Formats: sequence, C-alpha cells, structure tokens
Amino acid sequence: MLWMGQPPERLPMDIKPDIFRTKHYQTKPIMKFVAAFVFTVFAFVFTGCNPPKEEQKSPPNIIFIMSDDHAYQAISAYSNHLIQTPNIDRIANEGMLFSNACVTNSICAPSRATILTGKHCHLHGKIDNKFPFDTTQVTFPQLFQEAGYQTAMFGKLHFGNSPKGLDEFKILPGQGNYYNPEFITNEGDIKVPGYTTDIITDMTLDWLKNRRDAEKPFLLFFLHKAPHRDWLPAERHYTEFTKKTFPEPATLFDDYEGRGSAAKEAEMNILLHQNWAGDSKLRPELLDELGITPASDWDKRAMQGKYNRFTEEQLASWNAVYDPINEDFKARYPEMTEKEQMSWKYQRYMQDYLGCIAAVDEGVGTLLDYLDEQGLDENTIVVYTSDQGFYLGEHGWFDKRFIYDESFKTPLLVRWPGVTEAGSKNDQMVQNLDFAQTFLDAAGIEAPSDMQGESIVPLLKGDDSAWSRDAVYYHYYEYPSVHMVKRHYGVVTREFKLAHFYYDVDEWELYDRMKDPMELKNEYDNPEYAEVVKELHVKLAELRVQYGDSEELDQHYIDMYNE
Ligand code: SGN
Ligand code: CA
Repeated sequence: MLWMGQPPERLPMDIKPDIFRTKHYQTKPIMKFVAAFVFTVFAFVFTGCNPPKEEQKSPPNIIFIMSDDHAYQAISAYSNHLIQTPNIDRIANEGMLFSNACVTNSICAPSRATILTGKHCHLHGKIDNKFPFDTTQVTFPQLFQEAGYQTAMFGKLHFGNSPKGLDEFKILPGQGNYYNPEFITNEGDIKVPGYTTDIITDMTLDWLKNRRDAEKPFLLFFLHKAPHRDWLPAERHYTEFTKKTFPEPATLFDDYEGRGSAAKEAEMNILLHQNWAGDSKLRPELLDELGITPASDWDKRAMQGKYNRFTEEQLASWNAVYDPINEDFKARYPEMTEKEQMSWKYQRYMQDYLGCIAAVDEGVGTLLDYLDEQGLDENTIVVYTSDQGFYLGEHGWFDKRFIYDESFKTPLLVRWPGVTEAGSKNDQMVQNLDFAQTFLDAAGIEAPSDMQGESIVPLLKGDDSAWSRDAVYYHYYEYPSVHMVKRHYGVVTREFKLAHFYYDVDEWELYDRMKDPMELKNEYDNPEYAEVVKELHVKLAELRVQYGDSEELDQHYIDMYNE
C-alpha cells in the first residue's frame, strides 16, 4: 500500500513508525525448507528418480556486484570507445544487457538505500549523502537471511551504519580509501595493506572459498569503491593508462545555452571545477609556481591525505609515473589556451578514472572464473551495476546528480544461466528501485507490499508482455552542496524527459529524447511541444501520487536540510 498522508515532522531517526516502517515479514524459513525437502524426495520417488527440471533447482544464489560511479560509457558491452571491459561484458554475453536502466536519485547513499529498501528516497528518508539512514527499516538482505540464505557483504556500502541481515560483512567506512584501507567488520575494525579493489575481490573470493555453506543458497554483495573520485588506480593500471589518449565527447566544450540555470550554475565543469592537484594530480607547489588558481578551496590539499597513506614503496612507484606528468605539464602550461587546458584535464581524468575500472574488471573476471571452476555458475544470478551513472566529459562535466542521461542511466548486466538467454538485450526502463523485489521474486521469498519497484524476473525470462511501466519518477535533493546541482524531480518516458527545478528557482525543462539525445535544447516553451508538456505534467502528477511524493515532502526535506 502506498503512503499518501502527511509528511513526518522529523526524519529519519524519528520517523512515524506506522507510516514508514515496513511490516516485518515472517517467511518461516525452516518450514519452507522442510516443505521443499519433502517435496523433492516425493518428486524423486514418484518420477522414477528423474524429477521434472523445475523441481530439481534449489533457490538461486545471487551475487550483486556494484561499483561506485561507473558510467555505462566505460563498459565495452555498451560502448568500446574508451575501455575494454571483457569480464564485465561476459555477464551480458552470457546473459542480458539492459540499455535503459536508471536510478531514482543519482547519488551514492540514496541509491544504495533505494536498492536495499525497494523504496523511493522520500519514503526511506535517505534523500542525500548527509542524513543518516534509518536502520529500523526492512532491507532485503534481512528477508533473505530469515528465509535461510547465507548472506555476506564486502566493499563499499557508504552509509555509516552496519548493514542488517548479513551473516558476515567487511565494509569501508564512508567513502573508504583506495590504498591500505580500513574496514568495519562484524568482528571489529581492521586495516588491510594493499589496493582496495583487489582487497575487496580477495575478501569476496575468500568468503566463497572458505566460509560458504554448501548446504544453503547465498546472497553475496561484491561492492567496489572504484571508480569513485579522486581516482587512484593500482600501479599496474596507472602505469598503463597514463600512456593512453582518449576521444573527447562531442559536448566537452558545452556552453549550456538552451538549458536552464541549473546546468549553467552546476559546479561540475572539468576545466573550472575539477581540482588541479586533487584530480589531475599536479603538485600543489607546481600550482603556486605556475600561478594557477586552485579549482576549489580544498584543491591543493585534496591529495595530501592520500599520499600520506602510501607506503614508501607505493609512493616511490606513484612518483615514478606522476612526476614526469608534472614536468611535462610545467613545460607546456605557459603556452596552453583554456581549450587546451580543458583537453589536458579531460585526458588526465580519463587516464585515472578508467585505470580504476581496469581493476574492477579484473576482479569480476576472477569471480566469474571461480564460479565456473566450482560449477557454481549454473545456479547463480550475477548482476553488475553501478550506484548511478557518471559524466565522462559530456557537457564538459564530471560527477552525476542530474536527471540528464549520463547520470540518470546506470549500467545493468545480468547473467542467469538456464533462465536468461545469452547475449540478449532489453530496453525497458528498469530502475534501481526494482532490485529488492527482483531478487526476492527470484528466490521465491514474499516481498513486503509497500516496496515500490517491480520484479524484472519476467524480463530476464524474455517475457516483456506483462511489463507495463511506461514512465519512471526521479527526485534529486542534495542542494546547496558540493557541485551545486539544484533540487529537481521529473518524469522520464522513452521519448521525453520533463523536469522541475525548484527551491531557489522554479524552472521546467523538457527534452525530446529521440530528436535530441544529447539533451541540448530545452523545449518546454516551444509551442510545438505544448501537448506533450500537458500530458507529461499529468503523468508526473500521477507518479507523485502513486509513489507518495508531494509538495509537503519537498518542503519538509528543505526544512530538515536547513535546520
Ligand atoms: C565527494 C566528491 C564529490 C562527490 C561526492 C559524492 N568529492 O564529495 O565529487 O560528488 O563525494 O559522491 S571529493 O573531492 O571528496 O572526491 S558519492 O558517490 O558518494 O555520492
Ligand atoms: Ca556513487
């Protein structure tokens, strides 16, 4: 049932319980397993030791692989103009590639809360990276644990709380670190030497090899910090990727004409807002020497804490590659135009960002190989996704947050042998909101009725006939804040996108996704689109009612933010 009542007075720790708290579902796991066992034995006896295929299968294992800020443009199954990701691609080659997967709010912790609860942000209350997550809510791993699954989580979760419903977890505190990271574990805090992506892969494999209970199905979260800012690749990859050059996107020099004030005022431009020291990895002393104005007030110190974490050996390897880059820049900078500076920063950005992805791809390969070796591939659903998309120079930007495509859409690749046809593609508008119900459906566990997504299991089976969603709802909140992307909500259909930017502005934008896929022209005031605008306003209002969002809640979250 959807909630449409008054907004709570305070969120998220003091949420009105009967409005927000999900009913706790008793799945009676032991009874379920006993019944399944008895049924299997009977089927075995009565069918001459050859039960029908359906009954032979035990509930599937689920491996949810999620990286942080991994743009679909940087997965070769989507586009191979930037990087080859053969291992991630394998999931789609042996399963399904979703070309229109999207998020409800393009930012890290809110996306994760939506994934875990199956609810939009205005209901679970984790509207941005700042507010704490209300841990009294039901998250889907709890339901799996109750139903008899073995559960584990390794890597980046992002919100401070220890996850619930996990038999074992090792998670990075907050954003975590790329080198020699600390982890919060169910047995206390630890610090592990090495490179984070490799460590998270090792932890995941270690659990599969040494602590997996072969008698139970499992739910395993393999969650990468990479390729989150400030993009520190492993030595083997920065050595390789700093030698590469990458094609520039068509809109790298976007002047934001034809858009509203939100695009113009956002602080995500590579030339203007990406840190010279923090992101491009120039030495702070070099900025002073060349008279470069830092891009932010933390630019010059952004890398210091990271350098301090390196061992002597790691620092020496790093300097051996990045010192010559500094020298080269020093020689070229005096003659560089602003356009050349932008191109240089874009290349530096891509070298380090894509270098981080290379380690993620290797880790996925290691995992898939292990599943194959153990025969675990057969009954295991493997999902690869990101907590949202990311700008790789499109519109001159890095970061995410906007309803515009590169951050609104997210990669989604799913392998489910025997169920999902290998090499298949799906273009339905599925959302991160759908994961909880999808996994519960696949495992045969009842989903709480107040979850707001839809199981994509039918789509994975190749049946789109019952899929009725023709529009999705989006709402971004974190403003004013880093990157200064204004608050907005909107509706997206296959053909159009209507967004309302509010709080310090009251602006509407309409994009024709078919005619203007790069979203360069706001058609909201174009009379030719008057009918479309009218219809989309109705659709948006319907979705806000359907999902329980409202102007009162918009205001409520503004008031909370300003408190
Ligand atoms: C940090 C980053 C931002 C990024 C947010 C949120 N700056 O603040 O660029 O948008 O995290 O990212 S940094 O200089 O600290 O890297 S999120 O993925 O956690 O939502
Ligand atoms: Ca993220």
